[in-house]
Amino acid sequence: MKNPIPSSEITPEALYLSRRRFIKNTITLSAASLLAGSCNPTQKSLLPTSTSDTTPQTTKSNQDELGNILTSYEDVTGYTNYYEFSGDKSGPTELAKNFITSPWSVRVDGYVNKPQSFDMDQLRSLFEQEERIYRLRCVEGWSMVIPWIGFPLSKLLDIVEPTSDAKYVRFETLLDPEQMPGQKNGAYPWPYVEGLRLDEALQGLTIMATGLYGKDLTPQNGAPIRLVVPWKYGFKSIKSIVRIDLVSEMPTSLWMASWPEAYGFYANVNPNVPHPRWTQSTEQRIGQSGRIDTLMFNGYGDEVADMYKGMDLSINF
Ligand SMILES: Nc1nc2c(c(=O)[nH]1)N[C@H]1C(S)=C(S)[C@@H](COP(=O)(O)O)O[C@H]1N2
Ligand SMILES: [Mo]
Repeated sequence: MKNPIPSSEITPEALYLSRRRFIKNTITLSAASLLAGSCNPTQKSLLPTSTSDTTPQTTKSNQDELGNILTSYEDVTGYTNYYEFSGDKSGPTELAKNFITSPWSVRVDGYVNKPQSFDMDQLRSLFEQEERIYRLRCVEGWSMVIPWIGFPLSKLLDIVEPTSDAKYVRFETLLDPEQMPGQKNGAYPWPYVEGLRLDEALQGLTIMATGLYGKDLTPQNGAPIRLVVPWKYGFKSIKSIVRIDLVSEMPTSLWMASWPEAYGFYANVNPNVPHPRWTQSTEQRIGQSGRIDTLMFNGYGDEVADMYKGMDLSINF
């Protein structure tokens, strides 16, 4: 694939762990800028006509609801962040090639009335697989537009029936250092963990993705099943999930544990709050030249801003 950004401009999240620096932020957000994002996400229902073709199925549209053209399949699958396999963008493609994704099951447990395990066949047949075209904004300053296939996380949570003690959802990636060489790197508290507040998890935009471009997920994109939370920085969208726990306390993510000054729990895309390493006001859309403005909540403010009313978004990294 073409290298869309000179590597000198992209510093992987990993390299900055040793250079912790806290930059105090005093920016406050006006109500107007909070509500600036406007959109009406395309949520078309579609079943891939085939998952075995080598050419990706064309999706219902070649653009998102704001008119952003889809990132090519080549770029979406060739330029990935998956630290369990590699710290560079093309590494996971080769290193995850033989990753075993079948059989696979996801345990849903914790504060629920009906804890249970689901295998991939169940997850694919219990829930209609829909296409969702979402922007993905990485905190490193690049972004893509990706046609995911998946289902709302809320449908899965409905089945297990969260109890009144459930306040947060904690997600965990497979722990298997034999298959995932990056997990032998002791710099991180493996396995990869992420979390959402329960209302965020139940928000209609939050999906469990099983595919993209009408095909099953590639290993490097998080096969066989991952989270996608489009209004948050990409690192929240945890890959290759084996456990989902409903918990009462805010989970500590891998990134929060590694570099707490730089990685908060919420991590809502916010052009006004720079990360200690990267400005967040603009982004490089992979496959395009130049930089474009980053939108508050990645352009999904109409749907999600209400959830953060009363919260100080200037410290909400
Ligand atoms: N388990 C796991 N999930 C992960 C990551 C990772 O390294 N391990 N990287 C995150 C980051 S930093 C981003 S930007 C997105 C990238 O998704 P993509 O590679 O499919 O574009 O996945 C996220 N999910
Ligand atoms: Mo990222």
